[in-house]
Amino acid sequence: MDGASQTAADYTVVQDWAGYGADAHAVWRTLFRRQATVLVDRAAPEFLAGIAALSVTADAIPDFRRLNDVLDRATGWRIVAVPGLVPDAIFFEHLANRRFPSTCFIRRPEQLDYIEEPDVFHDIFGHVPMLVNSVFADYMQAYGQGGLKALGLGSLHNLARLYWYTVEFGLIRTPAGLRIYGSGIVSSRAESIYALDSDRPHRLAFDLMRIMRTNYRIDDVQESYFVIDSYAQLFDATRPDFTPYYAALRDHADLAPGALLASDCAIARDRPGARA
Ligand code: HBI
Ligand code: FE
Repeated sequence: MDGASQTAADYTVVQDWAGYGADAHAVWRTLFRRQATVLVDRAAPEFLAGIAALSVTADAIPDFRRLNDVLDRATGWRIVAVPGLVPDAIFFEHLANRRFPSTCFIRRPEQLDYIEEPDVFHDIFGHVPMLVNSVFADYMQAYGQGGLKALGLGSLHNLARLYWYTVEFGLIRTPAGLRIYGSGIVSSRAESIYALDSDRPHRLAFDLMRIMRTNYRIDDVQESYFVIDSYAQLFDATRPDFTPYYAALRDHADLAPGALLASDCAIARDRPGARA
């Protein structure tokens, strides 16, 4: 696609669903099938419900227009197609208006396990199912509004960590044990297993200020995951004005991704029925 001539001021493009070849749909199918197997007893029930409600299947890369029919009716969110990573201000402006920017391209077959940039599998399979949940949908909008504000306050590095440790790599406690809702995890086979089954990473109770001090890794599985009890807990945490929080954070040193503090509350893996 000729991006330059088709990119609007808000960076949106047209998905061109008919332009995907059989090879592109085959990559989607492979990724979808692998994750369906791994996630059946690992993903949050709300994520699995979102996949079902949207009728996202292994068959083909979804047509955003069809997803939007369901999504708009469910929570008033819409997917807009973008060519890749968009500038922070543009990204937040979309989220603040309940538009989720999704890339269109799909990774190559040799990139099944790792890709640096978000692709359509990460964005659609990973992110969009949670937007069917009304509380999570409100949290994402609040994050967009907070992002615009953080930009103006020079504190985006703090707020970006909240997105990373919740939207991208969040875990939730359920009666059946820990479950995954973070898109960076659900779109990765290796991390879907590691995040719940490995003894290596820390699993810590959600703590807003703690998260906003913590650096993260973009090149490997996470050294720490933060666990929420409910999506309401997440949304409620974003209600206050963060201006005084950002001011307070300037007096605290950043924490390494694998740091452990005396004040941290470790959460047991607690997976009844987990395979040996
Ligand atoms: N653009 N398409 C896209 N997707 C993202 O996840 C994204 C982005 N631009 C900026 C951005 N994320 C981040 O810098 C913020 O979440 C902090
Ligand atoms: Fe993402």
